Amino acid sequence: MSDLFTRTEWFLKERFGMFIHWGLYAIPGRGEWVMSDERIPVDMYEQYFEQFNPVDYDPVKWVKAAKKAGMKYVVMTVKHHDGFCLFDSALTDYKSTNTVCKRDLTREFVDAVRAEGLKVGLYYSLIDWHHEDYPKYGDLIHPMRDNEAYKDNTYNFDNYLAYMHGQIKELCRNYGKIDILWFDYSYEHMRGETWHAKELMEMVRSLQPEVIIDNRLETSGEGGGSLLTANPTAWSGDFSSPEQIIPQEGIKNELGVSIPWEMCTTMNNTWGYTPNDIAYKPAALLIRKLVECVSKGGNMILNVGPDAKGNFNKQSMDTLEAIGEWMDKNAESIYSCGYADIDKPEWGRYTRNGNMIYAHVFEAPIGPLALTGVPVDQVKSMYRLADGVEVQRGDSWITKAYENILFACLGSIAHFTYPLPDEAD
Ligand code: FHN
Repeated sequence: MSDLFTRTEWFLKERFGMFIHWGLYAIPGRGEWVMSDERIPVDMYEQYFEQFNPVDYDPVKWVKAAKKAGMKYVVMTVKHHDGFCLFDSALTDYKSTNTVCKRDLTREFVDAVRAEGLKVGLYYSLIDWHHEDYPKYGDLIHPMRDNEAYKDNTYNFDNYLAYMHGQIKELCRNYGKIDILWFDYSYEHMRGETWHAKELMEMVRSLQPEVIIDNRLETSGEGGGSLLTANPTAWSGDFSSPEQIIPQEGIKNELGVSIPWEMCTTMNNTWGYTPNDIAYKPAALLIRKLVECVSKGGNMILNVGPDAKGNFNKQSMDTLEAIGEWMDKNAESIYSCGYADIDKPEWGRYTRNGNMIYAHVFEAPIGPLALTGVPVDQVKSMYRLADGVEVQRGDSWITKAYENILFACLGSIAHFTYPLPDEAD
């Protein structure tokens, strides 16, 4: 059995992934929580099952867009909270192979990801608003946000657990090597052993010994799985999964050792396809967030919500292309990088890979004087000299002041090899 740090070695190198939230909720286009938010009873929501026909679905296109953006792994929702399965499960009829398209969408997805040389991630919702034995009212927060239609709902949760464990076993057995299993999410007393998490993890590890698993089963019952885990030492799984937040100082255990973590975020404000949500984050902001995650020893997974036909919309494609252009020039400062162990400069952030340190300059100088008060024409000369040249710390002509100016003018990245403190004579 591999240990945590062996299993996550590739994950810590690749740093950047794509999340895909796709399913029946793409038809109404009001987000993946539409069934709960609008209190849609199961039998009414099943209309989308009858309508679902993703005629444009081509996961090769999706994966190529991810690869071009510099993403190294792709995680797709194979079952979200609405219970619809994008894979051919023997345990339910509520699956893509029984829709008009008759396709095993997950099979095509994993084949496309592997064909492009990326890592395969499957997201599986612990919550299931469709299954008759999942609680939908009353004593649990969030099941369906107390939908009155289920006021007299009775359920046998053990039946649901057998279904859930059985489906996860199908995914582990029938879709080849899975690199990431992304469970989502625990809440109130629905965490840890309520899911029979230890038994589930043992089964998964026996079938997929190399797979890495997020912390949202909360096997140790730590709580806070979908936000920053309050107590990293109690965190469970192989990586912590802060959502839409970047930990102030990264996430370290009680020994001060950085633990694997991945910040998940959306391009607009919703995970599932929502055409009315046009507030897309600028690509430059998302790039800075990626740099920030890596500078703090973490990963970033960026979400796309395809439409009901299976297309990425234009805003998503434009964002991915802009990120890809930056990554084409600067991926070296992301992959295999992490904490620089140097104080954060006011003009940006450092990332580090061994003794190569990358300065990410977010704030160029303004006005006639550069950041450290030297007339800008002298800065220009430094800029010209340094443009494209490996800058060695300790070069006779470079001083600490100039170094800051240099990095303040070099676009978004500069390289220099930095004698490590114990190497400097
Ligand atoms: O409720 C889900 C939500 O729809 C989405 O899947 C996110 C992604 O991390 N997880 C849950 C909210 O924390």
